Parts: sequence; structure tokens; C-alpha cells
Amino acid sequence: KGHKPVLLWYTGLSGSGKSTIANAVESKLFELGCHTYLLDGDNVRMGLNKGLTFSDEDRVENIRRISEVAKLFVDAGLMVSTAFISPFKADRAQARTIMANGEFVEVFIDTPLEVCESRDPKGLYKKARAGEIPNFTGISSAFDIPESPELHIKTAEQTIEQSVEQIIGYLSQAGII
Ligand code: GGZ
Repeated sequence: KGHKPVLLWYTGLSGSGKSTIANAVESKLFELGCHTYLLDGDNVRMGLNKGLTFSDEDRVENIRRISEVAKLFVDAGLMVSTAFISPFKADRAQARTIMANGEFVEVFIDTPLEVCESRDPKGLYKKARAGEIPNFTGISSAFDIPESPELHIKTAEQTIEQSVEQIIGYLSQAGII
């Protein structure tokens, strides 16, 4: 029982399944005896990053602060997961740069926009299409497709359990757990 400190950086559209999968992976890691922590919109955009909007500029600052906080937790020895859209390539690259070699695992939750839009769990896509939410990722704000993520998870083609297995399998094979 043990693990190396690491940052699992989930990226993907709203409704892609980032939080669902990150939470399921965390439960599994907890069972395995790992010391984990999850940063997501609920505990970051409500607190540390309260007041930041969804303008490009504020998203850059959102991700910058999240990266720095995640680094502190990883330095403390934890397995940290972050579940944010993190739409811009440069910001994800910056997060990778501040971590030590092998401590950054980019997990692309690749769910087609049409699938995210049909799920629309919070009705946000409908509002975005109606012009009620400006700068909505995938509709009126960009999402840069990750070019070489450590993990590429296609949620429309497999179950949540299979996605969890794919991530746990990678961590095991990489010697992280
Ligand atoms: C995208 C938005 C927006 C806009 C509110 N664009 O599905 P959700 O609700 O729970 O996840 C989305 C969340 C995205 O916040 P992040 O901090 O992950 O974004 S970023 O990394 O780009 O800074 C969505 C909700 O906030 N939401 N307005 N305009 N998502």
C-alpha cells in the first residue's frame, strides 16, 4: 500500500464526465489506501477563485491558481485530482511545467460536444444556445483538443467502470500505485 505523489489533471467539456470519473477513481484509490484530494468547481470556484468569471482572462487565472495549489498538495505527498474544463493548451502546458517529471498525468475526458449537449445535466447548453450564457465552452468559447494526454478516455464508447479501470491500470503500470 502506497503511492507516489501525482497530479491527475482531468480536462474536457462541461458535461463530459470529468467530475463523475474523477470521483469514481478517487473512491477506488481510497480503497487501495492512497491519500487523495480532489479540487473541483465546488471547492475552488466557490472559495479561492470566487469572483472569477468565464472570460478567457479569468479562466487563465482560474487554472493558474489551481495549478499552484495542486502543486502544494503534491509537494505534501498527496495524489491530487483536478476536474476543470481547462480549455486552453497553454495553461495545461504551464501546469505540467511546474510539476516534476512524471508527476503530471493529463486525462482527456473526450466526450463529443453532441453527447455533452444531449446529456445537458444542468440545462447549461440549452441556455448557452439561447444566448443566455456568454462564452460557453464548445458553443461560444474555445476548447483546445489535448494533443498528447497520458490518458485518452472516450466516455461515449465505454462505461464509467471501464474508464475507471483504464485510469487505474495506467497508474499501476506507470508505477504510481
Ligand atoms: C463553461 C461554464 C460556463 C461557461 C458556467 N463555460 O458542467 P458544469 O457547469 O458543472 O461545469 C462547468 C463549470 C466550468 O468551470 P471550470 O472552472 O471548470 O472552467 S474553466 O476551466 O474553463 O475555468 C459549467 C459551469 O462552470 N459554467 N458558465 N461560460 N462552463
